[in-house]
Amino acid sequence: MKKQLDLTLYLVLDPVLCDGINGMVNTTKFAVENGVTAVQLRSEQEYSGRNWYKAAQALKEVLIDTQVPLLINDHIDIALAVDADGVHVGQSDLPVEVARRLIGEDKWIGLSVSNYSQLERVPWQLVDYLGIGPIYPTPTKKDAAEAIGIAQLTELVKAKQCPTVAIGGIGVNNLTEVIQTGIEGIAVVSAICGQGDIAKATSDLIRKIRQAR
Ligand code: TZP
Ligand code: MG
Repeated sequence: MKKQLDLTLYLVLDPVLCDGINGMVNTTKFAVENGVTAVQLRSEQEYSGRNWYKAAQALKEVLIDTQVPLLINDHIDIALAVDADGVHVGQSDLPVEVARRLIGEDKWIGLSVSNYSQLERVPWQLVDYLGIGPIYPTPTKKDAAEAIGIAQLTELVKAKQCPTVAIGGIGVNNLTEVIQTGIEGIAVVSAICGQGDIAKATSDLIRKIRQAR
């Protein structure tokens, strides 16, 4: 059965910030218990194909009896290998048309956009959601585009034609204005990964999102 895609609080896992596969597994358990609604495996650093596969398998296992989908960043082969729920591609990855052909109709596809001209070229009939960002400056993604801020996010949210999640430098102290643009949810890496108390970090984010809506 296809898992639903709820973008409310989307956890993007980083193997280094989480301290390896076991760390990502534990982070995911506590985060999901406390309200994370979608999980993506992403690596900022070089990560071997075998590590991608092992990590994806372990995460698929943790999420198997939950409603929470697992998406894989960039690597369609890994998503297919572990029967993940979807993939997330960026502007420099395989085009959405190709990703869709490879992964089929039953999987979720997300696409990153950072500006209006990228938004105008989104193949809306082929993507399930957009990731817009970075909203704020962030040290987490080394090659991130310039932060767009709330005014530009508001413009992009008005023009979008599918569910959308905001990413980049988002945490408890600034998520209210992001959610109040009317966007479906937020995606975070460092607001959860590497936090001393994953359960509290997650439940604080969820509480703030509910208050902002
Ligand atoms: N894409 C745009 S910004 C970013 C990604 C993957 C990193 C977000 O990380 P953080 O720690 O939530 O700022
Ligand atoms: Mg990518």
